[in-house]
This record gives sequence, structure tokens and C-alpha cells, in this order.
Amino acid sequence: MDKHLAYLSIGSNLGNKVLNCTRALSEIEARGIARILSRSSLYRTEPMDYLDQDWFVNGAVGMETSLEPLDLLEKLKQVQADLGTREKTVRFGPRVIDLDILLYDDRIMKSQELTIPHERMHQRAFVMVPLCDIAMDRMHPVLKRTMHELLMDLNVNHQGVVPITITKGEKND
Ligand code: PH2
Ligand code: MG
Ligand code: MG
Repeated sequence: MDKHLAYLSIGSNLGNKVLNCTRALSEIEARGIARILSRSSLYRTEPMDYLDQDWFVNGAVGMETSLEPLDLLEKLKQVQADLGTREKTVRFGPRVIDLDILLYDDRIMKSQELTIPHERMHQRAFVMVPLCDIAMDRMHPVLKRTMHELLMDLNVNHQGVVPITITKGEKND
């Protein structure tokens, strides 16, 4: 089987957000969907597009998969459905877990179900900041600029993205 390198954006803004993100990654490996090669830090991020909702936790991962993009999308949707509520979500609205394919090798595709690279990735600090933790030198196959260059073009000050720091208890350390 051919191996492919895919990058995903992970997000959650309902329930235990950090746990939802880490669970989704465990499920991706447990179900044999992909082998995770790199993971970014997690960030608290201000909601975009649909503003009347809680802040998100976002991250990004690089993974090796033998699935073709549409099969990968299908499996990721199953993970989302199994971890989240099966209720209908508002477009861009609150969700237990969101797994979006950002990049898949240097593949460029556009279909009704899936567009790769993700159409809005370069406009979103909550995607580009985590992605640059793990793939800043990677070239965007359409825009022909590195992820780092694309991040520099974004005015990140206008989009709250704050690294999650694990603080130790005052008395126990
Ligand atoms: N996802 C959306 C819409 N808005 N905002 C942030 N900060 N993080 C997200 O993951 C996000 C969003 C739709 O998927
Ligand atoms: Mg999304
Ligand atoms: Mg999605």
C-alpha cells in the first residue's frame, strides 16, 4: 500500500476540549486510520466565522496513512460522530470534535465533499499557528509559499491564539 503524508487540524469547543482532542487522536491510531508522526502544541483560540460560541482548543497533527483522501475523510467523519453528539451542528458552530484535512502530500483536489488544501487554512491563525509547530517549511501546493510565510502574512494579533500551559499546583511541586 502506498503511504501518504496528511496534515489535520483538530478542534473542540464543547465539553472537555483537551480530552476530546487527545481522544480523537487515540481513535485515529486505534482504528488504523493513520499513524501519527508529529503533533503540535494545543492552543486556546478565539472563535472565528461564527462568533457567538465558546473559545476552541485547536491543534494540528502530521500523519502517515494508506487511505485515499475521500476514504480518509469518511473515517474521520466516523470518529467525529462517535466522539461527538450526533445532533446536527450549525455551520462553523460549536462542536465536540472537528477533524479537518489540511494537506495530503502535494495533492490538489476540489470536489463537493472535499477540497485539498483546505480552502480557508491560510486565513486562520487557529490552523496556521499549530501547523507551523510541525510543518513550517512545508510548501502550500497552490499558493507556493511555505506555511511559515503564510502565517507571517496573517495578522495574528486580530485572532486570539494562546498556547495552553499546564500549570502545576502551588503546593505540590
Ligand atoms: N472551527 C470552525 C469555525 N470557527 N474557530 C476557532 N477558533 N477554531 C475552530 O476550530 C473553528 C472556529 C468551523 O470548523
Ligand atoms: Mg473546521
Ligand atoms: Mg470540519
